[in-house]
Amino acid sequence: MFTETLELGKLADPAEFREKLNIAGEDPTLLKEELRMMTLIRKAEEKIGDMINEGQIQCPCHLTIGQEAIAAGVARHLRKTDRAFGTHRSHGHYLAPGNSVHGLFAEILGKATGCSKGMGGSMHLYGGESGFVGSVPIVAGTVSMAVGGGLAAKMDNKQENGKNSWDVGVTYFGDGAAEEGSVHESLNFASVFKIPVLFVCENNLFSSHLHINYRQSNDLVSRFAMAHNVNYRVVDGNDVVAVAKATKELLDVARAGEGPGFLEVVTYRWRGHVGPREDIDVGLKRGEELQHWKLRDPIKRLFEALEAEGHMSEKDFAALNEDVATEVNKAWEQAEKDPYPETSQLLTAVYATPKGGH
Ligand SMILES: Cc1ncc(C[n+]2csc(CCOP(=O)(O)OP(=O)(O)O)c2C)c(N)n1
Repeated sequence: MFTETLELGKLADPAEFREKLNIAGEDPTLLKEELRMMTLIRKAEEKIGDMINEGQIQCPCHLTIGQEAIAAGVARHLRKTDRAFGTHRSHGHYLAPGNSVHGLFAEILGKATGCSKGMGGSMHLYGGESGFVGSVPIVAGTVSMAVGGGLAAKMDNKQENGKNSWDVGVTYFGDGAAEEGSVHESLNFASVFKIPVLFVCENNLFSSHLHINYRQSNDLVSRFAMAHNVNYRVVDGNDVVAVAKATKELLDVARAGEGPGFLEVVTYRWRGHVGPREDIDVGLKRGEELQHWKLRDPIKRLFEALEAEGHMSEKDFAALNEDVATEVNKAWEQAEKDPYPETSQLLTAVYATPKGGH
């Protein structure tokens, strides 16, 4: 086992981990790319939020603002031949391996140019070329699928220099999803058969509107990995460097054929469970807590580290933000102009038994 932590402790405390990141030994060029990616995810979602407020979007959207470091940090070590699966909150998982913002916006608007041809919306994103097989809103619905993807990769048995170099299945899911039985079945199966799969549990402390302390006897989801003898790591999910490092440690083991990994990344979503509002969590008063978590901002902390080490100035960061905003706005304008699918396409991606058939 990689760690002996038995509860989240400091990791769940927004007064902790506010300082700039430790980037010693890291490649600054790579970090700047990840800073751009995290900014892209945030600005794309801020745009979606604004457009919901303007009444331009009809589709329910679950925003990941505040959690951007997880998608960016995990994606650093994924291959296009891996098989990653997402959830209802997967805009970041889709964008991080390089899928287009335009494809996301067009999908949310139901346009033919959307990443799922306008048939899926925000919760059914597809980026197969990048290794992002898809997202599904059935909570925990894709966890076992990723184990299946890992099993297929194990059977492919990819080799490099005479050693196992297996592709992996990856499943992103929330702390709420861990309350579904299929997560436990998936962990057990993956462990027993040494399936190369990375379980990425984004513990943002909430399932819809209920805090984990009201739902569970312990806020550490990794205890389920311990129970199934699965290697696990628990890290600050708002630290892209920590996320990437732990991802690599677990993937090295999985790709070598030595068993699955469980990465618990502790974070907090800034907006409501669904939609752009910060104050909409039914029955909850997140106000003060949210303001504390905003000080643990994954983007700000990475920029401050790059600035302190002389790799980036305020001016560079402003230029990056402007560049990303232009990309986002252009993508939105294009998506708005794009056509809707033809009515004749409605059933093309639907499974059905033909009349009289089997
Ligand atoms: C099987 C199933 N049960 C319930 C829901 C309704 N639902 C949608 S999201 C959600 C909460 C999920 O919480 P978590 O897994 O922690 O993910 P987060 O929203 O925090 O990212 C629920 C209960 C659903 N979509 N699927």
